[in-house]
Amino acid sequence: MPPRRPTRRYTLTSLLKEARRQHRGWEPAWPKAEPKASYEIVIAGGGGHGLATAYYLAKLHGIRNIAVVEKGWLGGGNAARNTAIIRSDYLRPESMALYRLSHSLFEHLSTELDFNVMYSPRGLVELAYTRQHMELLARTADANTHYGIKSWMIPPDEVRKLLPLLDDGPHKRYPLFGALWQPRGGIARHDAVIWAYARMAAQLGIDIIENCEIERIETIGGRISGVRTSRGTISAGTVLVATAADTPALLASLGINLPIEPVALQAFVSEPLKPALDVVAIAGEVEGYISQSDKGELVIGGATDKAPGYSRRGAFASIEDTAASMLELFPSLSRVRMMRHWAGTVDITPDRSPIIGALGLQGLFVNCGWGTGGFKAIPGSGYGTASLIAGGKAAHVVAPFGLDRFRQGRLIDESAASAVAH
Ligand code: FAD
Ligand code: PYC
Repeated sequence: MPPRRPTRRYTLTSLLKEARRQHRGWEPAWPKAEPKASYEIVIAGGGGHGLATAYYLAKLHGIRNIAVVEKGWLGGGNAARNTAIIRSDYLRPESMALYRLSHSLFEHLSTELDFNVMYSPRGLVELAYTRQHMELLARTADANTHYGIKSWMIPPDEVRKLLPLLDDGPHKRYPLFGALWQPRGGIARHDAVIWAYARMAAQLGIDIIENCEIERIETIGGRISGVRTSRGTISAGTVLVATAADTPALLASLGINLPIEPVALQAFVSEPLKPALDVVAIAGEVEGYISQSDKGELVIGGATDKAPGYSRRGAFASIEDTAASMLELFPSLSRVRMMRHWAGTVDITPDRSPIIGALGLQGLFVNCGWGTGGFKAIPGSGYGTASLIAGGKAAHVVAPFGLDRFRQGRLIDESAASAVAH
């Protein structure tokens, strides 16, 4: 373990000094590394899953000769385009094990990475507006209890106490039946998670190379030999491809086809308001969800776009639908102004579970297919994927998510638990 930097103490004088230097002379959180000719492991993609895997490889398995190669800037993919919801109320045993681990790592992530990731387990409700959804959530709550995940069903009266702004009742188009409540569900600051993993990984000796696109994965005699990048060739015996919706294109030249569909998922935030909403609320069937950031902005999202594609613009119809759903549930928000809107390209698999594992060619691994729900999984997935690559014991957490499950018909269907309709 490298020595930890002492925690900085701020005084009025030191803050005034900071203000006077006008953003000059900041110490970079991680150095901008130049590509070397060779590494033991190259990780393609500087999103959450690539960076977390790099960090745990170094921290837990002592492998430090690693480059994380990112075509743009860290967090430019979905890492910092998401709405940062963290929960572990999934339905299948394989997923519950993975998301439970990830959630428990989030509980101590700020200490582990010596960086405030603003983890806020403020509680999360998943609202049910039909008997069928009520039944499905009740099954999820039962399964969660069985697997040691704290979630349970609550009646409409309790939901009203948690969400005073919610307009519900028999007069509504969507009368509320109840909700699943996860008291430790919540949010974190997405880009802080990225910066924290990057900074710690760099302190452990890992090279973080930005603005360097991997154009091709090279092989010699049926095994991985390195990558060709926009800044030259790098040799490596092991390559992890963690490039989200760009993964199928990178692997296609090796004859590997991944069942992944790229789709735009959009979100928007309002002007800052005084505290009005202190839990995260998801209404999956009505296709909308909402939370309030620490700055006071309402963070709102809904279903994915209807047509697949790589456009990060997103279709207007989806934003209109999401806004209409939110106003149906929270009519008092009708005059709140929206400030920003964006989209990310999410990588959807047929069973809405990720693809993690070795890929047949010696030295080649993949971690992708997180679709609309991979932010919450970053610590657990990184921990498990690092173990898989290093031949460690924790590999069992990610082992069920191999590509072969589609050939074997062993799907891990999480379409009902994925919160966002697609
Ligand atoms: P990314 O963060 O996208 O990282 C992949 C990286 O690979 C990118 O930085 C990209 O630039 C890089 N790359 C691609 N091709 C190459 C190449 N050839 N060479 C080098 N680098 C390359 N999840 C949740 O859990 N909770 C939520 O509330 C939530 N909300 C969301 C809301 C929106 C609007 C969106 C878009 C997503 C949301 N998600 C949420 C999903 C979550 O953001 C993703 O599942 C997660 O960030 C995926 O992480 P990743 O590391 O696989 O991908
Ligand atoms: O994975 O919980 C989730 C989520 C909510 C909205 C988008 N993703």
